[in-house]
Amino acid sequence: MRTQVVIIGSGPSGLILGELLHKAGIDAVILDRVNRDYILGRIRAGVLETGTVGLMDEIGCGARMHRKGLIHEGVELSFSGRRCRIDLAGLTSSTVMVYGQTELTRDLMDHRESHGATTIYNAADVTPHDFDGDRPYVTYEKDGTTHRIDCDFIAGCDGYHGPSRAAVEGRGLETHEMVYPFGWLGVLADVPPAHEELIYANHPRGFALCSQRSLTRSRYYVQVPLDDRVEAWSDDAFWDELRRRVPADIAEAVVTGPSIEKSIAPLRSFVAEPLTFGRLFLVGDAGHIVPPTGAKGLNLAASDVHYLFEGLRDFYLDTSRAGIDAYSARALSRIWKAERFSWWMTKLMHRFPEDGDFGQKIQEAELDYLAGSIAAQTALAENYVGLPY
Ligand code: RFL
Ligand code: PHB
Repeated sequence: MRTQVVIIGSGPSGLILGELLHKAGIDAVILDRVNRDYILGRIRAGVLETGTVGLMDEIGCGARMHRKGLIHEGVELSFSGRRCRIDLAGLTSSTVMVYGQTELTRDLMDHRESHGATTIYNAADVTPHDFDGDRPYVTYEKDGTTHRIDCDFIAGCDGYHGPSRAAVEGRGLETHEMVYPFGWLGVLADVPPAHEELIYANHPRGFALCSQRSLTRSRYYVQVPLDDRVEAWSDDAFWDELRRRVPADIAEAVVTGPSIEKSIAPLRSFVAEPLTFGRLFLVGDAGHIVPPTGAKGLNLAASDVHYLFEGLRDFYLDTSRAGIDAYSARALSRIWKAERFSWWMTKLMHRFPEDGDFGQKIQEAELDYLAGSIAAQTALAENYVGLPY
């Protein structure tokens, strides 16, 4: 088989790239290790920046998102028995949209299927080859046979554990990493949210987050030690712990119910540099990870795709390599700013056992400053709604 671009990974980055290329008349095949239902069963992001919403509109895939998504004009921080609302709309003239990654992925998959583009699910042992030269190709196993797809470019949209970054190790790849000493225990439940906006809570017992997917589905998180096992957390224990960490009126408003998903995610900051290796590009989580505080992961994947798409479009339409050559530097410049913001917000809102009493006092001082300074709130708001592409 031959195509112009092989996209490894059918997560948000691979799917958005596939749709942008299709719209520009550029042929792409998507390969994924698992199937559609497995991908749609992963509960992940919930907050979209305006830029991500704009990309969904650009590819003609935004109708259901605009019908079902919730526009949020603000977000709250709680700490030391106080609350501080960050007026996103007032401070930045921009907003965020609450719309689950699962829904966004489903919309993209449906759109892709409607125009008959090729996605190969359950592809095992996907391997990129010869991307240093002009004739790269990708091999994979399916139904007991080895298949080969020849192409012009390979987009590595295959997440943190995928084969694309593994293929460039030892070829000048540098990695920068920080692992945090705790995880997030998350619960999804079909209960109305406790509050209309998201609440990020700094509490002596640890961080908590009140988020949502819709007016009838809530997503909550609490910080837990890394060695906690999810099986040890009953639903009741989770609800009790959540209510201890959020403001009293919010605790009272929390509606409990059976969890429909419960999992513990470790927190990590990670960046690979560069993102371009000949004709192979690392995109989204394949190239970088942020801790979820600040909701940047999916949105960064979207901005990477924007830059890569512009490069590929210019290559095919104007035979210019300039955009492709600039991809890594353009994407990394935005990635590092989102890494900084996610790291900062993680440091501000969580209990770090090794930082002790001093660390907690510094957090309280910074939160007090934030609550009294429009300049500090504006800096937070600008980053939260998403820096420009
Ligand atoms: P994905 O979504 O991981 O998709 C990668 C795809 O590649 C496939 N794959 C392979 N395919 C072929 N061969 C192989 N060997 C392969 N190995 C892997 C996988 O099956 C998969 O389909 O990466 P992508 O597209 O770059 O998208 C990134 C986002 O998924 C991620 O950044 C966000 O989910 C992060 N994130 C959040 N981001 C936000 O912007 N806002 C949020 O509110 C937010 N909350 C979160 C999050 C991530 C979380 N977890 C658990 C990771 C909350 C959580 C709990
Ligand atoms: C979520 O709803 O899953 C969510 C929202 C905001 C975050 C992280 C996760 O910062």
